[in-house]
Amino acid sequence: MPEAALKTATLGLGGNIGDPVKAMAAALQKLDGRNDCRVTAVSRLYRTPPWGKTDQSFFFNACAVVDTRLEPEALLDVCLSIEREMKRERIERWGPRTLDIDVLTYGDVIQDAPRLELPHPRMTDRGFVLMPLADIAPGLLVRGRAVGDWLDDAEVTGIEIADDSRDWWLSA
Ligand code: PH2
Ligand code: MG
Ligand code: MG
Repeated sequence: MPEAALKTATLGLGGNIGDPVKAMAAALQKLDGRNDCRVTAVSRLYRTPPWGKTDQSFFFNACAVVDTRLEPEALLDVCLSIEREMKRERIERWGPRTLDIDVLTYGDVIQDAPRLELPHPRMTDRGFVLMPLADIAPGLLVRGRAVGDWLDDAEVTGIEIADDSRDWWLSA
């Protein structure tokens, strides 16, 4: 049987309780260690003000490009199972979390499926997604517009670079 084609997906990672940087680094290492996923680019690491629900701690956020043979829902399942391994507790929507991994884009797939909307429906409003994503995929088209152009219009007040290196995830 021929191997499934390699597709390129982008992921958004974040967290604001426990040691989110360690959890994000471990998640990326786990993904890269699978034989059906390869992490090909990781953004700088950002410290970001909480968005949506603002009475919680600052987040750390980053994005990654992953080449994968998994279908979109299977990639989502892998991300959710890594979240669970990192002992994520889902308490409330947009509330504090140890680790969140969102599938942002998957090739040029556009879908409105109940488990996984692609591209991620809110990614183009969020500076904490667009800023790291622009490090690694500024020209990626999302809803007909490049990530770098979406970023030009995004609210980025208070977002800071926490680690300027691209290999923070290999050492954390
Ligand atoms: N994630 C949320 C809600 N709010 N704010 C920041 N800064 N970073 C996040 O990753 C984040 C958020 C829900 O997933
Ligand atoms: Mg999220
Ligand atoms: Mg999520």
